[in-house]
Amino acid sequence: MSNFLNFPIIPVGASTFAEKVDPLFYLLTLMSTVLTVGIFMGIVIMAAVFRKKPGVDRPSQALHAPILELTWTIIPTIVGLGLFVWGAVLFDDYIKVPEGALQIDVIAKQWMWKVQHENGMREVNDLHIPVGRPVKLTMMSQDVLHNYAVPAMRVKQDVIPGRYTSLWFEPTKTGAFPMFCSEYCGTEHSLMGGTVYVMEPQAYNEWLAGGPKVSPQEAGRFLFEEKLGCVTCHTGVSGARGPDLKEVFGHAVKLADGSSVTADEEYLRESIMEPAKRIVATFTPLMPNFANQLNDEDVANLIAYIKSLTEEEVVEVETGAPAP
Ligand code: HEC
Ligand SMILES: [Cu+2]
Repeated sequence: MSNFLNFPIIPVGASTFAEKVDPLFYLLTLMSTVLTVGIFMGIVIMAAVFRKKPGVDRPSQALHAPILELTWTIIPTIVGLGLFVWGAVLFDDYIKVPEGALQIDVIAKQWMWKVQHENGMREVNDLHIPVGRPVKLTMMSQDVLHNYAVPAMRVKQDVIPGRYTSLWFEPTKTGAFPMFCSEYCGTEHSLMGGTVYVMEPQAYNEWLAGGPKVSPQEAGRFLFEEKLGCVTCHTGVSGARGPDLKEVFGHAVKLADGSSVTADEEYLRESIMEPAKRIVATFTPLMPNFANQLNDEDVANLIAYIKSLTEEEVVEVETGAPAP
């Protein structure tokens, strides 16, 4: 039996859903098989037994058989409604997220899954989660329809551009389980998958604390381009309201008072926290003071980002490798 269940088209069951959904699924499969085989065998046997042959006495046919008709109406009705109620109860369970679920954000795009954990830890395609605790994925697509499907967990859910959808499950087994995009989404759709790693809670916490987090450059880029809008003045185009920051770090900067300074970390920090103190030559001092909007970590991240602009090669910071 267990050999049969290991047959690849039947994935292992690794969530609380598997225990509940599988019996219904197997019952439906069994019923469909029995009915299909029974009906076809009946057709073949009756066609042979009651074929037209000479000398057979055929009495006039009975037109009504109330008992038989009631039987074949009432029993399937009860069976059908029973299956409906069973399925509805399971579905109710499937859409109601239990309290205390671990919250994880998932962004889908052609053709990868970007995952972000509550503490900022990010990964691509893979998903690390602890065993024995409900997990809720809140998902959105950046482009087209995708679908997050984990057969071992018996869950799948469409991921839609411009709308959040969610999915929850509670893993019951540790191990590595494949996940797939199961909505055709373009050329590399078939490669848009990854692995769900279910870990012991202790191992999960270590993973969460120790693995790659958002790099300082990436955090700085977010502040610069999205949160604080530095990019509206520092567009990098000549004639912009603020200087191009690409060639600043490590270079000499000419100041309005005629002196010149080499831009090091300290200079960058001062330019952000007290922009009026030293003004860059040819620029109007209209940069706002950001001192009370930024903590030390933000400033460090912004500096890391500005430094990265100067480096020959800007390293693309993506944690985790896409699945082969
Ligand atoms: C309203 C436009 C504006 C915004 C928004 C702005 N800046 Fe500036 N920034 C300037 C101008 C103008 C200068 C040059 C004059 C000066 O030195 O104050 C400057 C200078 C600088 C310099 C020194 C550049 C050099 O060549 O020496 C740094 C570094 C800098 N800004 C970083 C930032 C960061 C980081 C942010 C976002 C937190 C930001 N700026 C937001 C206008 C802006
Ligand atoms: Cu997809």
